[in-house]
Amino acid sequence: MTVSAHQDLSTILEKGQADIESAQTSRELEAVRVALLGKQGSVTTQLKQIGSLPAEERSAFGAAVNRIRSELTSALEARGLAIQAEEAEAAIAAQRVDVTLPGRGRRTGALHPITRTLRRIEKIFSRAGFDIAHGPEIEDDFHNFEALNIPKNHPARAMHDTFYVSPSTVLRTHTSPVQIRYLETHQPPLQVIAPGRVYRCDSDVTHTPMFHQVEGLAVDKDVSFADLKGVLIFFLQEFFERDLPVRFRPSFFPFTEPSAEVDMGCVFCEGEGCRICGHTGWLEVLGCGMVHPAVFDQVGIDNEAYTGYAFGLGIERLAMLRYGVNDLRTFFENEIRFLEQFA
Ligand code: 2U9
Repeated sequence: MTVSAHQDLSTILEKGQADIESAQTSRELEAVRVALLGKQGSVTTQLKQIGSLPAEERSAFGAAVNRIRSELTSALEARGLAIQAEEAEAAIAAQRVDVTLPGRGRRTGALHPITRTLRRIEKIFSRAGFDIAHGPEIEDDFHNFEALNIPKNHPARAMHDTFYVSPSTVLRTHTSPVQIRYLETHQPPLQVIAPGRVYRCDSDVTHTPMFHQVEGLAVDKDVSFADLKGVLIFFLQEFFERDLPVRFRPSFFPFTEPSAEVDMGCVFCEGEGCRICGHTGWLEVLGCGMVHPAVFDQVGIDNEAYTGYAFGLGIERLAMLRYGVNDLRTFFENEIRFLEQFA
C-alpha cells in the first residue's frame, strides 16, 4: 500500500469520526453515514478503487479499508444510540405535565338575587305552615279581576296597567288569580302562598313591565287581623334577621276589607331618617287585609262561617332592601359584574 493511499484512509477515518461525534440529531448522523458509507460515500469510493490497484497491493488495501469501514460503522452505531436516548429524553421532557402548577380558576355560577330572595321567602312561609301554589301567567278576566271584586269599569283596572292578550285574556297583573284557583280546588282551613311573575304596562326608574310577587292567603273559622299581624311580623323578623318596629297603616284594595299597608323601621338608618326612607324612618314593605266577603262569594265559600287574611309583597323591593341595591333595573340587565356580587 502506498504512503498516500494510507494517508487518504487515515484522513477519511479521522474526519469521519469527528463528523460522527459532532452530529446532534438522527438526521445529521444519517447524512454523515451517507457521506461515508453510502453509494458515493468516501469509504465506498475507496473500496471501488481496489480493482484498479496492482494485484500485490489489493489485499492489504482492502483489509485497511474494511477496518476503517468497520470502525466507522461501530462509531455510527454508538453515536446513533446516544442520540436516540437524548431525543427520547427530550420528547419525554416536552410532554411532562407540571403537576405543581396552580390550576386555572373556574368561574362558578350562582343563583340570581331574585331567585335567592324568592327561595328565602318560600322557606320562611313553609316553616309557618303555608303551602306553595303556582298558576298560569296568561289569565282570564274572571280569575285576574272579576273574582277579586274588581268588576268591569272599576277604576282599579286602570290602576293595574294591564297587558291585554285579548279583550277577555290578560297577562296576570298579580298572583291573586292563583289563590282564586286554589280556593276553587281546596276546602278551608288553608294557608297558601303564590309566588311568581306578574306584568304591568309600566316602565320607569321604580317600575319594570315584569316583576315578581309573593301573595299569601289563610282561610279558616275565626281567622283574625291579629293572626295576620302575627304572621307578617314573624316573616319580617325572619327575612331581615332583625327586630325592627312594624306599623300597619289603613289603605284600600278591592279584594280586602279592612286593608292596610305595612311599614317597617328603615333597615339602613334604623329609624333615624335617611335618603332611602325619605327621612321618615319607615319603609313600606307589604300590603295586606282581611279577604273581602265578595271574594268568598265568587268562589262559593260561606262568608258567614269563614274569614281569611291576605297579603302581597314585591320580591324586587325586598331584594333591594336586603342587598342594598338602589336601582330596580339592575336585576334585569344581567350585567355579570352586578350578578357576581351575589355568588
Ligand atoms: C285573594 C284575596 C285577597 C292579596 C293582597 C296586597 C294586599 C298588596 C301589593 C304589594 C306590592 C302588590 O307587588 S305589589 O305591588 N299587594 O298590597 N295583595 S292584599 O289579596 C288577596 C289575594 C287573593 C283570594
